[in-house]
Amino acid sequence: MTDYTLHYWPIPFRGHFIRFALAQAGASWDEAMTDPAETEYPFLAQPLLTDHATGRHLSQTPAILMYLGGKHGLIAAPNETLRLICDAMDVLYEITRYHGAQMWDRMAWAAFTGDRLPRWMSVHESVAVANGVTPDQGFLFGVDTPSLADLTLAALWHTMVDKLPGLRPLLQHNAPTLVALVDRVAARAEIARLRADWPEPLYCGGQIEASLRAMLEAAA
Ligand SMILES: N[C@@H](CCC(=O)N[C@@H](CS)C(=O)NCC(=O)O)C(=O)O
Repeated sequence: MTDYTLHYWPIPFRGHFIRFALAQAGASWDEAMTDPAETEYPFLAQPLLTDHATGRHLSQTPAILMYLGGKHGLIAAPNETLRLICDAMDVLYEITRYHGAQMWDRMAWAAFTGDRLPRWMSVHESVAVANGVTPDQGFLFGVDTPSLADLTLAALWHTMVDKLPGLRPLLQHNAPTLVALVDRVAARAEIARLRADWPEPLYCGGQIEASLRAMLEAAA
């Protein structure tokens, strides 16, 4: 039996945050898709993690990450780490125009990529630089192996520019140290192995992904 089951859609997006943490922890897991209406555990939306050591479930990405981080010794600075996870969830919310409530149009995309998205990039650039990361080396908070904070930034920014490569120049321009950090984390053996299982250019899926790609193609 595996250590965990990750219940999520077959897409990177929120799933990669949890997958990166599981991979770094050296844990084994399988994946399933679960209808909340058919589960005893009360929750509204995947991801859901089942820990087979305890038989317990947990939903909400930040809670799952802090649980895995605590259990597997992946947390270097708890409050700052949780803060970065919350930032990342905000970025996902914004790039999907509020869980796909609206599709992107050119004006909204220009405003987002001209202001809000580069500001997020700059904020995380500043966090990385202030906490010991350089373009050539280092992880946040001076640790030797990536902690949950580094994994979170990689799951956010590396996954975004890997699956939506039209955004890489914006990240490179606004956050040169951050992009080097997330590329470094993504290249580590545990994470690279996991990423090799996800070769498709798939990001968040659904109509919102089609809308995102239409904006990037128009800008190319
Ligand atoms: N706040 C939740 C959001 C979960 C969420 O929105 N999941 C999406 C997929 S990424 C979903 O399954 N949405 C369907 C729904 O909300 O019914 C978390 O961070 O885990």
